[in-house]
Amino acid sequence: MLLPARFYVFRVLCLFAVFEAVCLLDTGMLFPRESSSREVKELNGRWDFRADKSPNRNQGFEKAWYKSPLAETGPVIDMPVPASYNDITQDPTLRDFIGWVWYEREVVVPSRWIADEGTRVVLRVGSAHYYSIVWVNGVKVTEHNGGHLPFEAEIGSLIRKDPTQPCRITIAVNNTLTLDTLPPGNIQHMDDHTKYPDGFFVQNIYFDFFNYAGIHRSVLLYTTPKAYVDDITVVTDFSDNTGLAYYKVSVQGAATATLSVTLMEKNGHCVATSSGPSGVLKVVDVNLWWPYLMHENPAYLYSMEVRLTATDDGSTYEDVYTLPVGIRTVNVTSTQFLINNKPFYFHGVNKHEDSDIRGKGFDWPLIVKDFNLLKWLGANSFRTSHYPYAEEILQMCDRHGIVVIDECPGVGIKDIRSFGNASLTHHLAVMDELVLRDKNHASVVMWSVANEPAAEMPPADFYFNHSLSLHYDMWNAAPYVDVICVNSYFSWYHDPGHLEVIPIQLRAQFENWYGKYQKPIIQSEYGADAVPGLHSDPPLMFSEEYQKAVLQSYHNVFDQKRKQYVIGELIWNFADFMTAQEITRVVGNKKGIFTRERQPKAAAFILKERYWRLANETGRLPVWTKYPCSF
Ligand code: GCB
Repeated sequence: MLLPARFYVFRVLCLFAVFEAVCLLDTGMLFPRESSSREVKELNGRWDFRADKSPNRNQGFEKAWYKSPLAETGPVIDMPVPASYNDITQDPTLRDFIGWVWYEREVVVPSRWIADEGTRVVLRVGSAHYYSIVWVNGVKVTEHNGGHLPFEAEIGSLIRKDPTQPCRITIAVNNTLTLDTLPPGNIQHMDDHTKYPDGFFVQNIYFDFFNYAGIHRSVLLYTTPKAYVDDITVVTDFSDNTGLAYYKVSVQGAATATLSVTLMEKNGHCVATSSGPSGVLKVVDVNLWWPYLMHENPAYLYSMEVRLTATDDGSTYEDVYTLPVGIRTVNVTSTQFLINNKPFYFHGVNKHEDSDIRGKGFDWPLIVKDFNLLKWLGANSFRTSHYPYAEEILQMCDRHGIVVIDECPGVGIKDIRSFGNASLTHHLAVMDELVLRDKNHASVVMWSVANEPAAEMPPADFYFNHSLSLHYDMWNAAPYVDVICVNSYFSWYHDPGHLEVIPIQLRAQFENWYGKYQKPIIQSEYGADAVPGLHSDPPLMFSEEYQKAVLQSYHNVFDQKRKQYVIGELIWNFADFMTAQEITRVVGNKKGIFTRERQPKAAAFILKERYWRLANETGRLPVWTKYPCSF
């Protein structure tokens, strides 16, 4: 495949990582989309559920709960999918449960899927936290290690064995974190019977969000023909007015296949065609993909239709997969972040997948509300702190021009025992899965490998190979990344209550980092807790006024440094979110500028005023966004 010269000197490791991921993982992970050759059946809704509360949490395996309907091996309760199970019932032991939980439901599989041997039937779980094992009709079909990424199993041959049987899907999920999981954790047993009841144990974690668990994203069945498009990789560029989409398609299920590739603009007109497993699509008078508030026509997406025809054993198969493609470039200099060769300033937020009742469960109303709030705020970007978010969220970012720093779940890596080979291998595997899943999103401009790992540890190899941005005092890793992301909480965790330290300490922070590494810097976290409705003048900690004052003080310094090498500011956090119960947390972390119910605190208005001002200064606003109050 012909690649442009700049491809080889790209400092943004996302592209580098793309091709590595394709080599390491032997199958693709394309988002399931309907087409003339593919059908999708969602299995969301009510599932049967039981937590294995036996002392060793192993009864489900000892009694082989997967072999017969779950309701026949003991009591079951209703559990919605997708959702975390923790906040669904009134049972405190389920809220804080650690160990295996069991989900089950029966599915009616369309008879034509079963009758047609040329149809692959794939079971896909969008994500389940943390370790999952899946059975179909009592037969194990797959297992997956990791809480935030999808996994699949082909189940066609299994459901064809006895077409009269209903298809019973059992998924066991375990939320136990170990020193080698991402994020890590460990179980501590308390054996002192003068203080603790029999069998008492806790799960220690070193990250600041509740370890919600369960099946968090959609469970689906989808079909493809026996010969099918397995993966697509697109890397884009442009020269003058011509857009370039370099593509690579991998095929499974046939030794040879004919491929035709068509790029269509929004109105469906074809703008470029190609054939073969790799090539380049050239688009004359290209509409580039621009971030929200940077251009009057942001987030332009083409549709790339890949059409496969293959003959195998005398049968002919046709498969069609359509991928949205945004044509844009990303480059980093020592002082700037460039999108389409124009300086881009990140004015955005850090988020969490978090809401009441659902926990980390996927929820369309919440997602659409959050995008409306982002646009109201004038935010042009967010970081997927501290794990990969649902693919549908990234699709929304592509559609709306919200730029993404895509973070892996490497958060809370604090224990020296988490710096061994087992952790490294898992971290690399998670990065590969992440890049494989998200490589084609125009909105994803950066990979974040870890958040605040223990700074005093010697650097491990994975920083060298995969990192693009790291957070906090990572002096050791900074030489190997393209952008330095710094989290700091002056006047909160340091010198609490002393707003007057912010200008001096923040200026020193930037000058030290830039002085040492000459790399662009993003303030990737800053903020203060504010209990909504708590007021105080003069501003005292935890009041809405104090949160506002912290922000304003940071902003003054950003305004000086953004003229030099500071390329962005991401508030911590978009909304209040649940954490473990701790003496420093009042039913969760309150650093949101919105409450957990998505109502604005006073700080949201400060930020809104600022972000729209920044957008007016640095971007070219579409006419309909000139009046932000119309949202
Ligand atoms: C941080 C962490 C984030 C916490 C935040 C806080 O540095 O990256 O996960 O929630 O501070 O509020 O303490």
